[in-house]
Amino acid sequence: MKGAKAVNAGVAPVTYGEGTRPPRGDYARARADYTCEQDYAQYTAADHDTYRRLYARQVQQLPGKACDEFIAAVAQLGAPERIPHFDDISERLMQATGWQVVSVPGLIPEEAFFALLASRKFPVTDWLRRPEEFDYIVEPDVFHDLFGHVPLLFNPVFADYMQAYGAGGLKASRLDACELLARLYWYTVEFGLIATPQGLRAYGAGILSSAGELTYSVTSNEPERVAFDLRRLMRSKYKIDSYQANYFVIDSFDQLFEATAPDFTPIYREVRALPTMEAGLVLPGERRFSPNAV
Ligand code: HBI
Ligand code: FE
Repeated sequence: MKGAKAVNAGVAPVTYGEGTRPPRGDYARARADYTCEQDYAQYTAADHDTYRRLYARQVQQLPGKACDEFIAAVAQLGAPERIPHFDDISERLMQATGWQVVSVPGLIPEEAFFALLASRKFPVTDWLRRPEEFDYIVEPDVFHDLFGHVPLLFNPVFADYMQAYGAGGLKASRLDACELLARLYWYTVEFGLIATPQGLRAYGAGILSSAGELTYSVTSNEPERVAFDLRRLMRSKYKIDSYQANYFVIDSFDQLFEATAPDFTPIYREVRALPTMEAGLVLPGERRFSPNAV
């Protein structure tokens, strides 16, 4: 054991499975904007197989649970049996909405993240979870980032919303309002639901890349589901270690884009004057959305 520890110390590559890869969190290979080359040589046959199994499990669950815009675009990720080359996706994405996918070594600082979004670049973590993390991983990996986030970037309205979010984030950093703005990201980009004539559908990446939460979010009686309201949402804490206790439901991506277009400076002031709400609370008189029948 002592020997292994010494070998793995510092930033030396670690041996894993059939291949050798940089350890997670090797930010030394990143540029000043935190982007890096997609280290395609790191992926082993086992990684491609893990990706293929994650993709297959998730894609078969989409009908009736994911929004139509997501389902229509998921094929744009390319062949489902291998981890895609980010450059191939960028080519198609650039044509569709002017976005690009860029590689990052993992979570990056908020300001760098916002700056990339504001320039229509979506940061995708280049490493994949290990097989023992198949069902759940704490940090974003290549599967969450690509499968969860990238399909909706092919939708023009959602693509504009993401850029506006990034620009808003740069401003929020100056106003010390990142905590409030992060709640908007969480409850829309990661865990958003949309109401359609056919019922509730998921559009958030955290839901769409999760094996269990996709069904839970649209059919379970446990969580609360209330209409999207910017101030109400910004007051609401969220869960990071379990399925969400509440979801916010939009009517359309246009509604989302328009609701978040105004200058947030006075909104942050209003929200700070109101009490923060624990996850899962519903206020008297709030309309609740019923789950889809199963
Ligand atoms: N970095 N790679 C990566 N991916 C994210 O989703 C991410 C990040 N850094 C910051 C960040 N998200 C958050 O601050 C957002 O909640 C706003
Ligand atoms: Fe995410």
